[in-house]
Amino acid sequence: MRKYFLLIFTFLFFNLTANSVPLQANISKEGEAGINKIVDAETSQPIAGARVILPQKNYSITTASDGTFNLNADINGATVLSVEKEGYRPFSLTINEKIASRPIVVGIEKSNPMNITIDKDMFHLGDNNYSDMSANAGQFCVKCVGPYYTKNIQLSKITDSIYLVIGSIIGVDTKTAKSMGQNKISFAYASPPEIFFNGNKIAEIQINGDGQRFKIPRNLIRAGKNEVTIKTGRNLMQTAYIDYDDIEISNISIETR
Ligand SMILES: [Ca+2]
Ligand SMILES: [Ca+2]
Repeated sequence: MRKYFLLIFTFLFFNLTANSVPLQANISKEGEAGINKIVDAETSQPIAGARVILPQKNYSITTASDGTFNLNADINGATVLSVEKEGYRPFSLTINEKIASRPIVVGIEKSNPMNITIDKDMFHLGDNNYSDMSANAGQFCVKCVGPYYTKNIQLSKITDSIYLVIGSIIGVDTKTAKSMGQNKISFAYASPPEIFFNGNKIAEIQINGDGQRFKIPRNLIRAGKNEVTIKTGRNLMQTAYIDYDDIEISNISIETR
């Protein structure tokens, strides 16, 4: 009897350990209908088989044949929700427990040869050293790549209206973000993250949010290879050492109009 009990216990323990990370992901079955929905932004038709991802929660689920899905992840504070589907532009938005408590309907757009996806993944910029009070602390779990993000992109068609679009940004602790209540830090704040195009600074990121667009001056754009760099800010109250502002960015693209 005792041996039997021990066996059950070992089995349970092993199962719990083995499942400890993806347990939440297993609660909703893949392709199971739910209360949230992904639709085509133009036609409002449901999109089956779209991938819905919470990168910071290590959670992902596929939409059912009617485009619906459930989010059975533990959401507490701001977190990024990304949607991927072949033939569509990667999409992301920042949600929180309040938004997730009601049905979410997301419209995604068909991909267009004029728009280039640079990265659909999420990147953590900074030094992995941050206060619990900073914007979105506790949501970070993707790998830190250091203070800079750099990528080469090919551009063939140059027009007057080319934009760098950042799908979602969280964790920015600038004075503006602080004044908007995006963090709980009392005194310190950081310089804004900066965007460079072919080595020239083109913009600063003052706040957290989705779908932020930055115009790229036409004179900086080359036919062929171009370089985009995003550099995070630094804590302006810390002078003893460099404390980079820890931020996370996802879904970076080029939009041409
Ligand atoms: Ca830091
Ligand atoms: Ca931060």
